[in-house]
Amino acid sequence: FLPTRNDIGVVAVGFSGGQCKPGVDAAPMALIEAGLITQLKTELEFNVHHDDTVHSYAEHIPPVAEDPDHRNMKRPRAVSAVTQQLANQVYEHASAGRFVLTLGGDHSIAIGTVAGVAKATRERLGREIALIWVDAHADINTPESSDSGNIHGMPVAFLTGLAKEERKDVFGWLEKDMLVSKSKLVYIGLRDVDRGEKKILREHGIRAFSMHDIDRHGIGKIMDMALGWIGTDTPIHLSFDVDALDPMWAPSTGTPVRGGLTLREGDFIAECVHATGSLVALDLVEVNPSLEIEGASETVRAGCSIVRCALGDTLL
Ligand code: 5AB
Ligand code: MN
Ligand code: MN
Ligand code: MN
Repeated sequence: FLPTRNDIGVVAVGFSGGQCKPGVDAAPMALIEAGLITQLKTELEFNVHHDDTVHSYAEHIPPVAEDPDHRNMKRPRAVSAVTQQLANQVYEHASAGRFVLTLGGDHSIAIGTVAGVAKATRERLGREIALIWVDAHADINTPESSDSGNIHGMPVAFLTGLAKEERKDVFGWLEKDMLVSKSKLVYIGLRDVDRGEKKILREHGIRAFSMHDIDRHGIGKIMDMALGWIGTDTPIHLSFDVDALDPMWAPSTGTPVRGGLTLREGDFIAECVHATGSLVALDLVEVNPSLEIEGASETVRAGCSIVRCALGDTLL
């Protein structure tokens, strides 16, 4: 159902408003300066569509004074406006039949990327997408279950319809055809899940492979199970939070958690998803070059590697 994909749309999003630490907005430029887009063109021979812009969507962001907390969410209007713009941009690429690569930015931006891809894929292929969320965290807090109020911990709740908001300027723009079924969501790498999130995962029977599961079965078996759950012939959106990797490999990120994936396990996940032939979009998020700066270039390199693997760079 998918044509051979030589065309790839790249969207660079310098946004940090879904959490409180500055610096994650500099990640797209750091990834690009490390040669990521050049490698896609020369080594992987992709036809890259990129506007050579790191988008901050600043003109759409209301001043802080006009963006008070709402239902415990911090900067709700800013995150809503940015993700809405992003959803449109991603939708355009996906509708044109391009693979969509989004470089974040904090993980709140996935509200926009998944919404855009889900809508375009429904229209273009008549199919629902599956969502593979590789992360130390589940990011499925509702505004009410979140302790932090940071929206980068909530994107999956909005994308699955578990969290809803009427206000158009606070995610009320999310339409039904932009959402993902809870049964088509799979987590890999979890190890820091809030109490309220655990309850949500349990109550909705959401498929999740934790670090414990990876220790027990090995990453090979876990990928067989994760992809088996999704089934063949389903378009896949892969949302990769760099904090899924152990801080040994990716220290420069806002919410590092020890006991994570090795660099090779991260690459292996990306390679296995590529091998399905069904990957339609990839997000790489939460690289923050201004944290643990001695490790920033390593973190950036790890991010570049994940992207190349997901796009079919082979070892031999
Ligand atoms: B990330 C936490 N669950 O809701 C919360 O980095 C952390 O996109 C969220 O995975 C981490 O604030 C968000 C404690
Ligand atoms: Mn995370
Ligand atoms: Mn995340
Ligand atoms: Mn994080």
